[in-house]
Amino acid sequence: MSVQIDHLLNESRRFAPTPEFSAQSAASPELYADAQADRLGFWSAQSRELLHWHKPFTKTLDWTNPPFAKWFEDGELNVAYNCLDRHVLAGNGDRVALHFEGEPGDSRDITYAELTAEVKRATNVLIKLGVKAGDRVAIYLPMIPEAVISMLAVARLGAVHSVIFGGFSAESLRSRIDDANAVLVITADGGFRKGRVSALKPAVDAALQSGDSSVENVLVVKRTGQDVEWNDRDLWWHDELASVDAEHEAEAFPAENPLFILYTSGTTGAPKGILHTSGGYLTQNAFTHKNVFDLKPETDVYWCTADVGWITGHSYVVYGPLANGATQVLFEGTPDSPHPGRWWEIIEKYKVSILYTAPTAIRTFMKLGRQIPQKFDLTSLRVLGSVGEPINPEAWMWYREVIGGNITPVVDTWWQTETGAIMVSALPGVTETKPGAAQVAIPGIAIDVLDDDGTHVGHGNGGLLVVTEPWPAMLRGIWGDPERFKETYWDKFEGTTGAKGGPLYFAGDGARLDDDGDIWLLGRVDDVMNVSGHRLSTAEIESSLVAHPLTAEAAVVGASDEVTGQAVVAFVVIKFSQAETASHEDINAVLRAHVAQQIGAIARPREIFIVDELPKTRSGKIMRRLLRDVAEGREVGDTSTLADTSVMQIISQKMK
Ligand code: 6R9
Repeated sequence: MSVQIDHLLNESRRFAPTPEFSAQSAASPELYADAQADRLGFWSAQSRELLHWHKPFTKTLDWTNPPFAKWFEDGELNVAYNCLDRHVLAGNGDRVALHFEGEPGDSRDITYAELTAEVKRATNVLIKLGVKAGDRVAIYLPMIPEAVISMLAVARLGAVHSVIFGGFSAESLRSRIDDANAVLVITADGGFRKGRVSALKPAVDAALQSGDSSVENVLVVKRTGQDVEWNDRDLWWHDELASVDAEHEAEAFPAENPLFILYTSGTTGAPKGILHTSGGYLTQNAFTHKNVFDLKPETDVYWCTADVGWITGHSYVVYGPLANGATQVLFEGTPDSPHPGRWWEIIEKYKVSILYTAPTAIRTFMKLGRQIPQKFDLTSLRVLGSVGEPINPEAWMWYREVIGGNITPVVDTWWQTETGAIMVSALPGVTETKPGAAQVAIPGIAIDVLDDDGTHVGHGNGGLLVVTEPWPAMLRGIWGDPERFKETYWDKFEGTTGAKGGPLYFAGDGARLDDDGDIWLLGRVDDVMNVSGHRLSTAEIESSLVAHPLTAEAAVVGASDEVTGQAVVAFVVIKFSQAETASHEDINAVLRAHVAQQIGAIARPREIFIVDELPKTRSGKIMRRLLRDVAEGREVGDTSTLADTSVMQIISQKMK
């Protein structure tokens, strides 16, 4: 970390917005002034302007029972209506909502009128299957239009979706279905990945195998046409959609009606079901999508490369862009298949003007070389966004120069599953940008950097990032666990309060304020890793390793990795009874496969080191800091608090 901080301290490059860009930008300095003058008035005005309220709200925020916030509480709206019908009614039904680009090269344009029609039918299918407002529906699909349609159909009905990333295993799927008591699973026969067909339905079958789950039906989209096993509870998506009425009138639901649960890794235990609700979530998403990306819905072609299985896909593939009536690309594939220029080819084909992606992708492209993007016409691009992890200044510069033709603004956007929408970012046309910094809280958002005691660190210093006032898209809780919600996010700075006396939200990220007061993110301060922009918990992978009969003990660390940001590195102690019988290579392969099968391929350790003992403090806490030193090839740090100081010597010698 210290190397990175030193590097960032020396970063002095600055990029002022061009007068031409500022003259046309959606955002203006007045947004900050308005929010400063009256924060709640600002959000209520934005909400009224950006959304359609079936019943207008009269109250903006209820923060009388912190940390449980209510936004726009007495208003009523329908989230799907806001993303669909109202655009059609406004005469924009012929506008393309999705340019779908499939992995095998198939493509399909879907207009707002068509998307609305599909969602209405899908909603009627849900009703036919007995799904009601408030019920949970699990969605386990590839990046195909049906993923978006499913989410919106669930939202239209006032039900709650729980999207589970297609790369997760049957076991992860099962635990998420159980935690939320989902009544329906929407999946596909399979998906395409890197030129091959990969199955999805067998994972659902395995998850539901024991027969004691809350799931009543499984709706199956035919994507690949591969053979699938069939159970009594299974129904084909296309048959069901054809069998129902085409009309569905959207009903209004209260602003605080739950919209979705999305599971994310925490420091301990099982993944947390982060709960988001409707009115505040959609307000902040529509606002940030418009102003952070300078969206002109009539002319822009927007592309966010995130999968809908992650929060970025929820907020900036589905809800933000569709609420704003944007035209966007939806891509099923990976950046390098069938050739390493696939992304740039798509940008050229659809004349993409706004690109939103992750530093890990940018670093991969940097490694491949600029000659690949340079073969394509990327001049349509006019705004570039980054999300998911800190972007190092060199990657930021490369993004701007090579992809952005040395002219496009680059916005580095900091936020989390929990925050629901962008919290810290430059605004194009307004902010003078700095490579590597997320920079400023967006208008109406209150951010601070504090030391461990809750004291503001002051310019030039580092500390912990906090949100000091409630915000519209904030999580409303952890599904079924209010205590964990309080403990995880709100108890850290007990005794220190925000301007209105409420508790402070602890984000779990380290940050530094530069001499101008701009924010530089420094990565997680807890045991959460960030691999290719995906959050993984050390505890979750450790418990998976320990669940294997070979393993006695395991410690997992995130080691810095040039391409993926961090990589999973595991240290395992093999059970004495097993140690003699298998070779290290075999054990390695078995355990790596085991983690991939239990959690998903993204959690598969890059390396597994077999050790005799783990470094622990006297109270038995594994000292991951020391293991990280080893994993990153550094001199091992201070070992004085170890119960047995010789253990690190043995481990580091073994690694050499
Ligand atoms: C949106 C998303 C959240 C964690 C967050 C932080 C890291 C996200 C970042 C960033 C530095 C950025 N993170 N954006 N760090 N600069 N622009 O990624 O949500 O998957 O919940 O991850 O990702 O560490 O705490 P999520």
